Amino acid sequence: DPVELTPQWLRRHPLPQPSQDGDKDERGRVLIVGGAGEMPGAALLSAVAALRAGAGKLQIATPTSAAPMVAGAVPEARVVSLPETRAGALSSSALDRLTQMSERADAVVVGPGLLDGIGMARMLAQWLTTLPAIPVVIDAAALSAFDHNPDAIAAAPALRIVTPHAGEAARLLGCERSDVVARPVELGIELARRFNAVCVMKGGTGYVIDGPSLDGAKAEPLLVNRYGNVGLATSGSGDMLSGIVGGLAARGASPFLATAWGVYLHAVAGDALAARFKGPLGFLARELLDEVPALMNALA
Ligand code: NPW
Ligand code: AMP
Ligand code: MG
Repeated sequence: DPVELTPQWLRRHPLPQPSQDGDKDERGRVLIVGGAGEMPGAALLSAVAALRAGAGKLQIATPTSAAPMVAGAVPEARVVSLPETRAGALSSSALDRLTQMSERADAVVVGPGLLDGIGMARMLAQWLTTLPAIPVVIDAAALSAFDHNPDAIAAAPALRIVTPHAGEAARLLGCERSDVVARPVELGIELARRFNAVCVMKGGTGYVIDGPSLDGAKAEPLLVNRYGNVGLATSGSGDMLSGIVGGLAARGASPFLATAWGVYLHAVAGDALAARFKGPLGFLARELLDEVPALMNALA
């Protein structure tokens, strides 16, 4: 049975906290790989979310046509532009640069705003199999990497976190979106097992499933989140979630813990905005950013 994700649970499973005289390296370097000329905002939201979650250093790798906009909008980040195809997806020649950048990363988020492309999916699959044992949040178009060599990715050292919405989960499983909505726990467990990953099943009720410990002795591999509201079903919302999780992971939280905290903070940030606007509709994904630090610090 799922364990309820509550403030009490989170207090019992605290985030790593910086020492009083800590420097930014102590809170980790997060690498965000996302964006496209027509969707620079997704990379931006995810990246700033990682900083709001307390990550120490931020690097963004984004296709060339998005880089100037992203760099201008996130002055805190180092922004590296990656070669892109004519359609605006990452080109396969981005692999070397990505490999270089991930060598020094403590956590990675890949996917928000990337445009899908066959070559990109294959290149990302190759990159994912060579990453070291650091947490990597795989979201949005980057989930298509699993179309190539899923077994090799599942057996690779990286500590995978996958955050599909119902449509993306359905595509990964080869079923209908309605099946995912009807049986999120069962199908989430299947995804978590198949990809040997922490899996978030997003939606009105959310689930966090710890694939690597499903068959072990650990007591709580499955959490249910009932916080949040329908206003979170808005453009850019998922990009925020993957960024928060990546930022918490860069600080040194385990993949499962970073995901549990990220899912909760994202949801209660939505509840705080719904309270402020006297209802769930009309708040913006970017406004979630401002809510996260106070909610997080209050539980620390
Ligand atoms: P359709 O419906 O499949 O024909 P959803 P989502 C298309 C980014 N965002 N490959 C879809 O077409 C996310 O990070 C960026 C190709 C529809 O026309 C994801 O990377 C924002 N096309 C991406 O957008 C804010 C795909 O996209 C359109 C596709 C999709 O996000 C919003 C929207 O589709 C958003 O978070 C794929 N793999 N997936 C920004 N400000 O930059 C979808 N499409 O399903 O409504 O959007 O999946 O949430
Ligand atoms: P995405 O579709 O990738 O933008 O992600 C949407 C985000 O909003 C996820 O974190 C979902 O869990 C959340 N969400 C979507 N619909 C609802 C809902 N009805 N109630 C609460 N949260 C939702
Ligand atoms: Mg999304």
